[in-house]
Amino acid sequence: MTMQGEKSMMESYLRERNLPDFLDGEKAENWTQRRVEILSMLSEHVYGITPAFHTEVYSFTEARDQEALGGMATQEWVRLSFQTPKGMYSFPFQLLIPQKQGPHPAFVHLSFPQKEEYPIGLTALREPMPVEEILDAGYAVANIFYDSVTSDWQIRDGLARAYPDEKPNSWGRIGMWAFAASRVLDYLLTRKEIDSTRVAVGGWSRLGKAALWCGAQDQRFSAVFSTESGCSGAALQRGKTGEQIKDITDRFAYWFCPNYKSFAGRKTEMPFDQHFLLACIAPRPVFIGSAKEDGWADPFSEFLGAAAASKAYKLLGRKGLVMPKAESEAAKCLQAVRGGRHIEDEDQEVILPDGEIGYFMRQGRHGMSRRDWMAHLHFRKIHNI
Ligand code: GTR
Repeated sequence: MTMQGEKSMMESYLRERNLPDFLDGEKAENWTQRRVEILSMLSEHVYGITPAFHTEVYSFTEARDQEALGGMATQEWVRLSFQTPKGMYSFPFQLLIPQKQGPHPAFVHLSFPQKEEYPIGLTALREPMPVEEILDAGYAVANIFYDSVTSDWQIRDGLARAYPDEKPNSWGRIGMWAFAASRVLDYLLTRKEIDSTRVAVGGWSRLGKAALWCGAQDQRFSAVFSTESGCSGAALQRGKTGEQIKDITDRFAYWFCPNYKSFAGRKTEMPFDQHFLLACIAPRPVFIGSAKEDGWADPFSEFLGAAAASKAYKLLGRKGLVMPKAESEAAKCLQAVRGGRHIEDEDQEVILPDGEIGYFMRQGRHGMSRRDWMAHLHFRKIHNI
């Protein structure tokens, strides 16, 4: 098959999904306005409305270790406080800054809780982060443990209690975790050791959805990393296999606004699909990660989400997702993401890092691994972000 052939294969896969078009004949000069409309549609129907935030964020350093990790980094625990409709609210996060001379680019990382959820010994492996490699590569890391913002449960605690609305378009937990990442960015922008032009937001799974929603709304983030975000994340809903809107809203209705449930079993009636979300990040780089055996998330729908969002990047004079130049490589890659099973060689992965939309599919299952982090670092390095 020729390169043209690969291109038209991709187009035909996208056509099969029968997607709504976020561009609607737009010109580049109208994109700013269109993006606002898309964000308000996603707020109304999916994630809920993020409360306007114009108040001061106060910080207090609760602990500092200047010799962390054998003297490689400074570790701090910082508590941020701000005004909410129910008074002051605060949450802590962990900050690791390389010892080397800055300013350093950074990851604001939405992390799973540190608390025990599993028998002792398993918890620590839930979401391993190769923190030394990240620091060695020159990046600072701000870890927000999501349960310190609001727990992953329908009980309205933490930030959820501070904003007590229960309207059909009130925000859910994904919106709250995303909001917390923006508050951490407010703070990082005041730190001279951090390069304010190179702060990315990232997360895995439910937090991969939150990272996308955060980056889509907050243009101060220079890049977004979203790993295995699946349903209601990077994966297109139309034609998706694995988890559906009904599954996710039956179990995790509180992640979203109450309106979202009305699309359970009616996804083809949605006036949008998940490529609308990715398009709101344009022209900033976004890296979408999948795992070959993560059928619940559906790697092919995550890949097609990335492909479909490319239109926004092209409108703005960028490339979006870039397939390998060599015909055989492009064909192999398309086959691999379609069926997963074509990655026969243990070490072989699909990595498409060249465009502003990066895509990565590794071996293995749902989980955040060292490989995912190494791919993030690779993407940041080649884009100098
Ligand atoms: C699953 C959920 C997914 C994904 C995952 C996670 O059970 O259905 O959408 O977000 O949880 O966050 O671990």
